[in-house]
Amino acid sequence: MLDSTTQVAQGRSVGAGELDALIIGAGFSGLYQLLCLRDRLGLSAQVLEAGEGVGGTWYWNRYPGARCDSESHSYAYYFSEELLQDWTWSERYPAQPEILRYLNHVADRFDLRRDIRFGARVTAAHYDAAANRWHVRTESGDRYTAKFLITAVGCLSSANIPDIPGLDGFTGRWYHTGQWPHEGVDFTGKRVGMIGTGSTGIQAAPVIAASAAHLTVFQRTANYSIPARNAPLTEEFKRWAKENAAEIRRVMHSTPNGHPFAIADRSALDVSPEARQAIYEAAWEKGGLQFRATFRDLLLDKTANDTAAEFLRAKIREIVKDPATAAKLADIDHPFATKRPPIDTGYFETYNRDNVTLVDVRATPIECITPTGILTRDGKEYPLDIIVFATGFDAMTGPLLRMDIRGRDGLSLREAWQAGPRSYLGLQVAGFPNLFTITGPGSPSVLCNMPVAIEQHVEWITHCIAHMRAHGMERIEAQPEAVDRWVEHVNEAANATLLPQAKHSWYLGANVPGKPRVFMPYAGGMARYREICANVAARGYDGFTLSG
Ligand code: N01
Repeated sequence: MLDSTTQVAQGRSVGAGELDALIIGAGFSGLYQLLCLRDRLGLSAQVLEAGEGVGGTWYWNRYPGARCDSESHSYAYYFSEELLQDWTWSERYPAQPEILRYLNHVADRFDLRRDIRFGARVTAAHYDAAANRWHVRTESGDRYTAKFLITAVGCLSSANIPDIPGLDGFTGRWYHTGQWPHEGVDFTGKRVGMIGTGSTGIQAAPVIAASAAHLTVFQRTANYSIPARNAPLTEEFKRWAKENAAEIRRVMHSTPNGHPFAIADRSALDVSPEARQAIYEAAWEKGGLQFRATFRDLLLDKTANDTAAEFLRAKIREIVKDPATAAKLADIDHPFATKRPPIDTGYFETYNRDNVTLVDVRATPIECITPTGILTRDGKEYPLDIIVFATGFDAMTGPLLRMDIRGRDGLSLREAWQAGPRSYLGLQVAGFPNLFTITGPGSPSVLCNMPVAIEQHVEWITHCIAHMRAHGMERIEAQPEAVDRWVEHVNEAANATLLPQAKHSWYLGANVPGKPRVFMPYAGGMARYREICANVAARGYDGFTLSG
């Protein structure tokens, strides 16, 4: 953990030119990385950000109902005691506008904006081995040169818009939830079709249904969801969270998912069916991702998982009044939590509204988009004014591969990752010296409460660069054998869980046609990963080659 007393304004602000470090992205990761390199190490550092403001995910995802599924007191930076004390969250789960305000507050508080170039989408980054420099180009043609290149591009920032024939000819309006218009969308009196029932679709459906004339949800894979039970935070809780910040951080650092609650140390199969039911009922009433923490083996043992899955299916059948709709919603084909489990506010209840229809597009796939709606294979056309694509992202690798990144000898990242991402610790790729990938594939990232994963990566990278400077080292590169060993370990960690059983999960890249099926995040747990990274550093950056 770095010293939390940040000395603002000590670093150098520079324009385009040669930098010590260039950071791509001004979300949670990029902001903190800038602060660490500029103000703690005194480097010349700059952020290039495609958007016109800070926030990353929370800048782009402005869709109706957008809200975080980590509890607000844990969805925050913990590096600065002062920051923890001067920011107060208002709700149990923060909504997108509040998180965006928080990140703007951080940018202002630490005077970060002067070193961020907005509207600067990076298109290419090429490594020059002779000079040991990265040459970076933006869409508008600006060029930058830096010794270190750090991607802070997020895991879910490359929108997946399915290639459905006819979209070009659609005469209504269409939107992807991850590229939502800043001025919002007025659904009043409109016939809306929404494709996708992941975390996003599940959050958006109730809000859209409340104002649309009609909402038709096109579901390909039925999904579990647990009520968020969102509510304003009490004054007592707000005080408690501030007074107990150190303890909350300790718990977050000790759990596999970086959340501020521990996983119960009992098996779902070691309690009686009545006791199990009572535990699930209590967790359902409490709401949120803590449902997953009721038993230690829900993600390890299929029989244990079945007990949770059946409880949740029964809840769907209980809530949804029309039996045919309930059957489609409860026809879930994967174990609970093997796809990222959504939490919701009135999602299943939405199907009891007269103005909401569910279409099962696994039974009757979408044939095409017509000028006036969506046509399914059974010949039925759904007339629509607006189509909402809640179809997710080209996750984890997408944000990196859409840039032309080339390492030693012109090797492109796209070629290096042709058969799927290969990294050491999710932090570096062999053949790409001085390139660090914050929450890259092969790190816990999306399986963890993101700010916890981000702080660990940013601090590790900062320590690493500080170590290099202290020892007169100019270059660091992951060794191919270390990458091989790590990829093997990432696979073992995934295969020790039920996670790979959801064959259509974006964790596996399965949501994007043609993408290699590789389980991308590290499933061995954040606490264990933190220890592995610390040991690597303590052994003099074992598995990396450092040179002068
Ligand atoms: O995306 P998803 P998301 N035809 O990929 C369907 C985070 N997040 O934006 O499952 C028809 O999960 C697809 O169907 P299938 C969180 O990590 C967090 O919802 O591939 N359907 C699926 O139903 C989350 O996991 C929060 O068969 C198509 C849906 O679209 C991640 O972001 C909130 C289709 C996509 O679901 C991504 O969530 C929101 C097609 N051609 C997001 N293509 C919170 O913090 C795709 N689908 C609460």
